[in-house]
Amino acid sequence: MKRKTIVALTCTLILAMGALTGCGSKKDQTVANNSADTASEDKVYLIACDAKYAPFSFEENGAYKGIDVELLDAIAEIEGFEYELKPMDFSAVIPSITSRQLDGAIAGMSITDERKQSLDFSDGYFESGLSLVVNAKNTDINGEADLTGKAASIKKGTAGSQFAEDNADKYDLKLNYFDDSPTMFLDVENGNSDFLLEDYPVIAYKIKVDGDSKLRIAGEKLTTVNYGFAVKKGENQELLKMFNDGLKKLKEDGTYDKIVGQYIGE
Ligand code: ASN
Repeated sequence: MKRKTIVALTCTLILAMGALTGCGSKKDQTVANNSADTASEDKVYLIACDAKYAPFSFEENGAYKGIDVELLDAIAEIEGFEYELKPMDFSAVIPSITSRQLDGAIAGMSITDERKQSLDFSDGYFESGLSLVVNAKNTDINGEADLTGKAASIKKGTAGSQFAEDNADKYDLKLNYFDDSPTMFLDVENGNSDFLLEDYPVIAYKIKVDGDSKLRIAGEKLTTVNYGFAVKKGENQELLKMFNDGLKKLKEDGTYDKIVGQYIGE
């Protein structure tokens, strides 16, 4: 009897420890499987998108939509893999991939040499690049040369914030950081910051859908760069391959143009 009790207690303890460490949850299974080079049948990939990044990923009536969200869904369908979408602030995306809390991300993420040190990217799926954006009432900023002494509204962890940080000394910039694009936009709309840096397709979409947008794109694009789907360097290579294969098929069968065309174009 005594022995049985000990066995039962040990079992309970193991179960309790399992519960505490989250054993058996979908998330941990995914993380535990992460180093495997082949996808197991029941694998559910955890994939981030930017929570507030129209027209690439945004919530509408309780559901996520946008170019990134719909491309990922169509690729998963055609390649036959399961995933769970994790919308989050962009600043959390790369650290969550490198610490293996995520398997990958489709987050309007520019492919940069710096990011390539810790991430592997898919083929580029959308041409983007940074635009300089000011309040529509502002007439004195029309390009990079007009930025001296100005206050920048920037989003944490982005190519835009990197650009501002790299040029902060050169132009004597004041940097105001925000967690997402809508709050970064507001800071310039309200007249607190003089300018912001955002990717051209994102700011062009905002200005198009907000009939009353208080923002103006100042001058030509500052950079030209492609967006890529990202995984941790050297890991989840089967997922990267499925993304590339699926993307190619969607371009061939017209689905890619259909998805993008809903948001960008005439
Ligand atoms: N486009 C940004 C970057 O590549 C990411 C984002 O804001 N979602 O840094």
